[in-house]
Amino acid sequence: MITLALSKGRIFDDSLPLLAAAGIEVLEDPEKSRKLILATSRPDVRVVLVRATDVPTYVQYGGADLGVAGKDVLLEHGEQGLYQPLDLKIARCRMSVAVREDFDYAAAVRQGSRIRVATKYTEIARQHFSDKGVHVDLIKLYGSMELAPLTGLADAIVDLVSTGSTLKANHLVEVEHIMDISSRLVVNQAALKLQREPIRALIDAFARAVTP
Ligand code: PRT
Ligand code: MG
Repeated sequence: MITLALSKGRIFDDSLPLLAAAGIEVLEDPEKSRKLILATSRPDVRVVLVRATDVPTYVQYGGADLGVAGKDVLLEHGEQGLYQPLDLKIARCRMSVAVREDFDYAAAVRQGSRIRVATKYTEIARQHFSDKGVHVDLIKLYGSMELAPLTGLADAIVDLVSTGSTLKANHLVEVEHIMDISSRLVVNQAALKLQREPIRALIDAFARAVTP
């Protein structure tokens, strides 16, 4: 049995065409069912539904043989012990620094002031500002980062942006593009050795279906 870990929402939705290309149809709709283990049209493949941030953990410890996770999640989790054979180019977005429209970010950086940055992505933010030589106090949040600059909790946020409409609705502007983000296929190293043929076949089928 091959177990594939996916998170509900955009990653699940964007993975369906790739699964279809590998001859796998998920037999239940996660939005309609409360089941966490979903059967597929292939008797040897099942899907487990986990939180997006838990996908690397499931795959690393063998709770799943493969999974799909955002590069953001992988960088925060740490990529040790995870084989990443493919950029699936799905759930694409970018990691950015954003501030209030009236905040002079360039001046703050130029003056070498300490900047308060609120984010869920503390590892990515720490690395980014350390590379730039900017002093930051990082404040860890678990959601609604956009609120932090509006309430005075922070000067800036590091968050994912796709259309930009969330920033716009909250009078925030992007001032730095940190990196492009997409989702990767991650594979448990031991599973790759033990079930080499079927897992290789899946990776190859996904690779052929990736839209450049
Ligand atoms: O939502 P939940 O708390 O359950 O978990 P999650 O946020 O970790 O999962 P999910 O499904 O929302 O995101 C899974 C993955 O999708 C992330 O790890 C990213 O790699 C990727 N992804 C792609 C995004 C976005 N686009 C995105 N726009 N993840 C989050 N967003 C959020 C962003 O944080 C911001 O709040 O959407 C908002 C901005 O969107 P725009 O379109 O207004 O710019
Ligand atoms: Mg989300």
